[in-house]
Amino acid sequence: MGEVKIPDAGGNSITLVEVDGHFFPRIPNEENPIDVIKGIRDITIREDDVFVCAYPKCGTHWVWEMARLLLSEDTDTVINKEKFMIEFLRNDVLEKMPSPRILNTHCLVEQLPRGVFEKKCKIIYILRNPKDMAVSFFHHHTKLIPCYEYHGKWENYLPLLMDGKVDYGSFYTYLKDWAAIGQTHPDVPILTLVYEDLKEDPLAGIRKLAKFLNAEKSEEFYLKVKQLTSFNKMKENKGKFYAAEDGSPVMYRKGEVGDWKNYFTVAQNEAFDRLYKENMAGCDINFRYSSK
Ligand code: PPS
Repeated sequence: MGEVKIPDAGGNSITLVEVDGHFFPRIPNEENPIDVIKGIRDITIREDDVFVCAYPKCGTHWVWEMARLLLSEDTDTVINKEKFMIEFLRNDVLEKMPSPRILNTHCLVEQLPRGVFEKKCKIIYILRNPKDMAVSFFHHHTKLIPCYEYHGKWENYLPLLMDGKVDYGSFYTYLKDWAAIGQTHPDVPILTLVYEDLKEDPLAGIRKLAKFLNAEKSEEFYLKVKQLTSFNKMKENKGKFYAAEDGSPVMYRKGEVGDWKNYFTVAQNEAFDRLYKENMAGCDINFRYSSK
């Protein structure tokens, strides 16, 4: 338990934090990150807490901002969603937040606070095709140097990711765990949104989200939400929160469907498809790998 360095085949390592056999990101300057992570299950939950959940790089910032705008109607404030990530929040900070709290996490279902299931909080779950997620996560790991200290190459990174040796672990485990939530927690209200669908028709996603949150608004307001949560607007407003050493905004990179084609070789793509099929046997998720 504690800080670990995970080596790739090229001799570079990703620095992470390991807690009870699970990997989490290492946050520099955080005093007791392990205590915070160990406390997640016991966070005091309110009935009106809303959870935005996704494997990393699947659209958490985007959907969190949509939910925030719909629930608060505050179109002026620019807020960093990392301040609402339960992995990094102490209970005393959480307790001071006004309701409804819109929290977010990349944790597995069984790592969520117990209160989420007791209070039947609303969960918004986001899916994104895992090839675009992989490319996005590669940039995340190589750009957030103070956090991960990673300087690896794509060809050495991809096997590490497919082996689950990254923060939040195997994406196969994550996808299967969340796909089963209807059986493991049938009475928890959950809305699944798909990154590729949101790209194709953001307004349809915003309307669905508003209905789920009991926060229905005028078409004019939905258009405002669409505009404020467009990739360019969010990059302009929030890019400053996580800038890489070269100044590029890590959380707002390209925001496209199909960028994986610029990274995967034919052999990498074949290996990815084969491993995906093996690992996801019995769990059908129809991902879209290109924009329509
Ligand atoms: S994190 O760090 O895990 O919380 O990242 P997450 O927010 O889940 O995912 C980051 C990717 O989402 C893209 N993004 C967007 N796409 C479309 N529209 C908007 N508004 C938007 N905001 C963020 C972001 O660019 C990352 O994807 P890539 O492919 O790297 O561009």
